[in-house]
Amino acid sequence: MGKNVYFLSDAHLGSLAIEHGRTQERRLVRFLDSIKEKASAIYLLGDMFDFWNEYKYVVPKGYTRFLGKLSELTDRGIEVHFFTGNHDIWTYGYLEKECGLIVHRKPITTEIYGKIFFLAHGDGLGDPDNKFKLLRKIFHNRTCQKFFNSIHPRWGMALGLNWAKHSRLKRMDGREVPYLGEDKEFLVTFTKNYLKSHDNIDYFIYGHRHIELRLMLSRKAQMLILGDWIWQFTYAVFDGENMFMEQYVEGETNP
Ligand SMILES: [Mn+2]
Repeated sequence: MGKNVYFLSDAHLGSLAIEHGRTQERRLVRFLDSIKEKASAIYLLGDMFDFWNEYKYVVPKGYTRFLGKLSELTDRGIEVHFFTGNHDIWTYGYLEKECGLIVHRKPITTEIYGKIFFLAHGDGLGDPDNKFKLLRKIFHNRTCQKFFNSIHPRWGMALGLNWAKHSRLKRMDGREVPYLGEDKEFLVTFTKNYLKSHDNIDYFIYGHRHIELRLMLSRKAQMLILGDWIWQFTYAVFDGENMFMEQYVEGETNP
C-alpha cells in the first residue's frame, strides 16, 4: 500500500443524460486500478452516482465494475471515503456493509499527514437559492425518504433517474456554468467566510461545481474544486508534502 491520498468527485454514473456511460465507468475503474499500489486513501467527494437509492433488500441496477473495484480496494486495506452528494443521498448501509466504504453525509474536517482538510461535496454551502434549499430539506428528510421507498422501485427509480436527467438537461448543452469569479462563486464566498473562524485549515476540497479551480485564500490556506469524471477526468492527489491537480489520461503514467 502506498502513501498517496486521492480526491475525486462527480462521475454521475448511470445518468440518462450521459451517452458514454459505459466508457466513462471503465475509465474510472481503470484509474482506480492504476492507483491501487500508490493509495492509502481515496476520497470520493459526492455525486459519483446520478441517482442512487437503496431499498431494504434491493439496490439499483448497474455499477458492478465500479462497486467491484471499490470493494477490491477496501479489501486491500485502502480507506475509501464516500461523501453523499445531492444525487446520491439515499444510501442506507449497503455501501458500508457490502463495499467497505466509509460514508459521510456532512462536511468533515480531518487531519492528513499533519495538514488540516475541510472536505465536502459542496451543495448547500453558501448557495442562497431557496428552491434548492427546500428541495435539499425534503431530500434529507427521513420521513420523506421512508415514504419514497414505499413506492415500488419500478416507479421510484424511474422518477429519480428522470429527475436527475432533467436537472442536467435544463442547463444548455447539459454542461455546467463556467467559473463565475471569486465574488460570485458561492463556494468561494462560503470558504472565505468559514476561514475567518477556522484559520487552522490548510485545504478546502469540494466537488459539485464540475469546474477545476485552485485558489490561494491566505498564506497557508487554499481551496480546490475537483472538476468531474464525466468530461474532465480530473483529481487531486496529496503525497504528504504537496498537493497536485491532475487529469487521468489513459496510457500515461499518472501520479
Ligand atoms: Mn452535486
